[in-house]
Amino acid sequence: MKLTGVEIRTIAMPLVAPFRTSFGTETVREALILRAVTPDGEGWGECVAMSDPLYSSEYVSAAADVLQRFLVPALGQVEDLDAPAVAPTLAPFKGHRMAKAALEMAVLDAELRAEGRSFARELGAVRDRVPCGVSVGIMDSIPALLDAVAGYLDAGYVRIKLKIQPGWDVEPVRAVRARFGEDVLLQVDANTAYTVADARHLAQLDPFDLLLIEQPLDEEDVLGHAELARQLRTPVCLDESIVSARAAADAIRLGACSIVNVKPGRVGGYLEARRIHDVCAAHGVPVWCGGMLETGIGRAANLALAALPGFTLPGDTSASDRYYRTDITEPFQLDGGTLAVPSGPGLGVEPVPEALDEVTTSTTWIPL
Ligand code: NPG
Repeated sequence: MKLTGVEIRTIAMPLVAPFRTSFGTETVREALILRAVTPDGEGWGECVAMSDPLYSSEYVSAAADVLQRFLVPALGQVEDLDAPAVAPTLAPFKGHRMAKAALEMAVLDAELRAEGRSFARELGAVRDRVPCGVSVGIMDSIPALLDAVAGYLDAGYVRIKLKIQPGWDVEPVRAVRARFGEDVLLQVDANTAYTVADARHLAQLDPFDLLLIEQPLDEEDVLGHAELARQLRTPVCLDESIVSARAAADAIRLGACSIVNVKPGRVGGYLEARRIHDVCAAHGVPVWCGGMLETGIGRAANLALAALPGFTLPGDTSASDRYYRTDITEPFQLDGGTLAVPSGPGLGVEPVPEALDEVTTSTTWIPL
C-alpha cells in the first residue's frame, strides 16, 4: 500500500455536560480526525490529544503540526506501507504518541477495509459485546454527584469511576457507597493529583472495597506508586505512566501497579496497546480500556480492543450519548450495560459526512 495523501480535520464537539477532572474542565471536545487515502480506498483515524497539554504533553494543534510537518511526509516515503511498518517508520521522531497512534489507526483501517477484515478480528477479540463503565467527573456537590451516578446506573452502566482530587475523594466515595451499596463496581481516578506523602490519607479509601485507584501520583513517579501500593489495600492501577509495553513491564516488575488502563493514543497505537495487553496477560495483570472522550471513530476501535481476552474489567467505553448529543458516526447505544463490538471491515463505522462537516473547524490536505 502507498499513501496518496492524508486529510487532517480539526473538529470541535460540544459535550452534553462539562467534564471536570483534577487537571481541568472540558466543555467542548476538540480533536483531530484523519483520513488516509490510498489507491485501494481510505481509512479513518482519531487523535485523542486534548486542546491543552494538561493530561499529557500532547495537544491538538501540536499534534496537527507534527503530523503535517514530519509524520505524514515520513509515511509518504514508504512504498510498501502496512500498519506494522508505521511505528518503526515514525520512531526517529521522539514522543507524539497520540499523533502517531492516529496515523497508524488510519493506515490500519485502510488496510483492513481493503481486505474486508475487522479491527476486532485483527486485534484478537474474543467477544462481540463488551460491558461498559462510565467515568463521572468532579461535581459541585455530593447531591449532584449522587444524581449523576443514579442516572448512569439506571442507564445500565456496570461500573462507576469517580474522578478524585484532594478535597474530593473520601467523602464522595463514602456517599456513593452509602447510597448505592456494596455491590456497585466502583473505582477512582486521581489523574496524578497526589504525592506519596498522601499515602495515609488515601488509605482511608481502603474500607470502601474499590476495584482500584488509578494514577494517584505523577506519571514519572513509578517508584512512588510502588511504595504507595505497599501501603494501600486498594489495588493501584496506572494510566499516564504506561506509555509503552516496556513501561508496563517495568511498572509490573517494580510492583508499581497490579492493574493497567490501556489507552491506545497514550501508547502510540492499537498495535502497541495489544502488546501491553499481552505483557499484562503474561504477568496475570488485568487490563481495561480507558477513554479519552472519543468520537464514534475512536470508540469503534476501543471496543474492538476491549474485546480481547485480558480485558477483564469494564472500560471507560461509554455510549455515544454519555458524551455527545450528535456523534459523527452512527451512535453507539448501551444495551444491557454493554456495547456491540463492530464487526464490519476496518473500524466497521464511518463518519456521517454531514455530521462530520458540521463539527469541522479546519481541514488540511497533505498530498504525498
Ligand atoms: O469516558 O472517554 C471517557 C472519559 C474517561 O475519565 C476518562 N478519561 O484520565 O482517563 C482519564 C480521562 C481523560 C479524559 C483523560 C479526557 C484525558 C482526556
